[in-house]
Amino acid sequence: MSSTGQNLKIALQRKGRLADGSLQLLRAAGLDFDYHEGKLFSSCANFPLDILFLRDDDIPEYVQDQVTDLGIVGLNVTQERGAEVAQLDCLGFGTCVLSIAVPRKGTLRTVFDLNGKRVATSHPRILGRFLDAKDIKAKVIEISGSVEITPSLDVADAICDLVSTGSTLRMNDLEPIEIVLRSEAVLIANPSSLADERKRELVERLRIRIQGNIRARRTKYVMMNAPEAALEAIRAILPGMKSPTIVPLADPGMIAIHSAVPEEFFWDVIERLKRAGASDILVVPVEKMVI
Ligand code: PRT
Ligand code: ZN
Repeated sequence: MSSTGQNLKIALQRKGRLADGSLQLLRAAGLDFDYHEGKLFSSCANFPLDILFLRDDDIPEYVQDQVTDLGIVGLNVTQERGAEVAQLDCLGFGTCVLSIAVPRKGTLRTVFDLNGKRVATSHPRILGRFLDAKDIKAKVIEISGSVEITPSLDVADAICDLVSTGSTLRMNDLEPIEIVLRSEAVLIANPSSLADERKRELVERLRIRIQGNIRARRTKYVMMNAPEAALEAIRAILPGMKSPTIVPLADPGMIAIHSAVPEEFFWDVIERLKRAGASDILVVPVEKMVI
């Protein structure tokens, strides 16, 4: 399928922290397209979708201006740019927090100590809103990169920056004192594209595939053996799941129970299952999950 004006268009980050995750997500959704580093444009062979590879900061505006119908970008970027776009799905990668951090050996301890102080950030809009909401009068200094070195250069007293592992803060003798925003990659859309019946239908087809993968990634399929008498206790431990599959075993009084378990509760559930009498617990990844 080659590109036509009829194709849906999506913008992905060309190079950077979201690039691999975005490509993997589209591939896992079954989309077949050519890609090599530095490529600016690609058309899917098996879905009416064109892909544009851009700088992440430009993606919200491109989606707002309907240069593309969809985009994958950090929540922090879309909120900072303030573009008029619809936010459709959280995609479960590119997770980080936008945090306020202060010198470890200084006197600043809470955000309220920032009154009259200078805070350096590459997210002035989000930070400004946060400080206004708490009525904190601090001077916001906009910096485009290497925000973490500004306190040691005496350019700022504190910073507001993205943190994932926290090692950049530690290396610069800074410690986080407040989370301003929890961020991850999100799927955004142009509102007029969603109002167009044909495009909306394509977007929904794409979202079903994407959500099927996100759900699968967050789920494990668990199989275990147990005495029949333990069934009720085991069912009570498998929360929020639809009815588990129960298979009688050759051993009288023994059954096998199969169920999907959300990853976030996984270890807790496994430990409780063992205590309730489950044994031979097998865990397998889920490839796709459409409900
Ligand atoms: O070239 P382009 O403009 O497209 O890319 P970019 O350089 O602006 O962005 P990029 O690729 O660095 O980040 C893209 C998006 O990834 C961000 O907008 C966030 O949504 C997300 N993300 C997730 C992060 C981080 N984790 C992250 N740790 N973006 C940046 N960082 C930086 C942070 O600014 C700090 O310098 O990593 C450092 C901290 O990391 P830790 O692990 O030491 O805490
Ligand atoms: Zn950028």
